[in-house]
Amino acid sequence: MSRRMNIQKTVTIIAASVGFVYICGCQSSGGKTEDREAGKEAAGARVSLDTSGMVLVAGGTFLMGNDEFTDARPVHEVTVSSFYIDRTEVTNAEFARFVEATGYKTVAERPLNPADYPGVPADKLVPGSAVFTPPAHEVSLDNPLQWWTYVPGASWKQPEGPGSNLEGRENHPVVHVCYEDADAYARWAGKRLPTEAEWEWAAQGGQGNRPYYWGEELKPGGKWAGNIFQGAFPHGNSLEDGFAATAPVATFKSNAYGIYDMEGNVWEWCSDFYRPDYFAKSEKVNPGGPGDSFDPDEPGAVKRVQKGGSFLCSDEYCIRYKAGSRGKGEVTSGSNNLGFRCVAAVR
Ligand SMILES: [Ca+2]
Repeated sequence: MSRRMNIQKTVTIIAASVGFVYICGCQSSGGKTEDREAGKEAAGARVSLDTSGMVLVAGGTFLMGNDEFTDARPVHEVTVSSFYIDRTEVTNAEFARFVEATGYKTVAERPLNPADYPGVPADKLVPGSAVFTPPAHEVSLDNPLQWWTYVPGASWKQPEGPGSNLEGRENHPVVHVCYEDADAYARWAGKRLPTEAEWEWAAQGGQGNRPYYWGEELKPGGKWAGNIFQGAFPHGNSLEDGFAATAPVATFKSNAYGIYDMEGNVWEWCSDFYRPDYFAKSEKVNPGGPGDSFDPDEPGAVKRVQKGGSFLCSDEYCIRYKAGSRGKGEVTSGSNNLGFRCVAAVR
């Protein structure tokens, strides 16, 4: 972990009193110290691959990207090999089985290392995660701290912090998972995280590069086709799609491959490092991302790609739920609108 990132986290923690900012996959900062021992423990407890909840996606060549977004240009031709992909985002019930089998502790649950946060008072270094906490009134959209709160004790099993739990949410996507948490689960399951190209090819469902993974229109047939945000962001969620936060996976119609929630619900980690210029130089066959990450918005922060948007995306604030767009996230940061799904090799 770089000194530069530590400073950046420190500043953010002080700025937010207790926490960090995670902005809808469009930007993020801050996070926790890594606990490599916990990761190793989980990696050793591997189970055999079960593809029953997965779809076999035949390889192919497609147009990747979206010229509407500077970091998703140019639209370019990519070929990927066949792979299996989870039909749904990884659920709380699935993640609970992993934790039960391995004793894995997510980054949000681990103590913060004071060495990573020089100058931050010890009483501020409390494990937790970022929770969307909308204000009661209209706010300017230039300061995400108005709707993101670092909640001590928030984690995958207490999504809104102490007092909250997963009761009735077993089939919702797991949230508050940072990159190494998602990667540890994937390895335990005999799977891995998708490359961005695999994810996008699966999301297109063989239908080509359209404005939305679900089709040409925002509301096909006048109905919302995924769990995003309707109303005035962030205070006035009109709930037209029926959900203020996560929805049970597979609530909305699948794509043509039988894959659910590739647009909306929760952002999903991909294995590629994030660089805004990558699509201009991407390999053409099975691209796996650049060798390192760089985000001019937050130089020094290590970021990976996230895809698909979340229940907080809307045309008013963050349109990165649209097909071919890209999100990005600092690798040690989670939030209650960020999850993942896995892929596996075809044997
Ligand atoms: Ca999703």
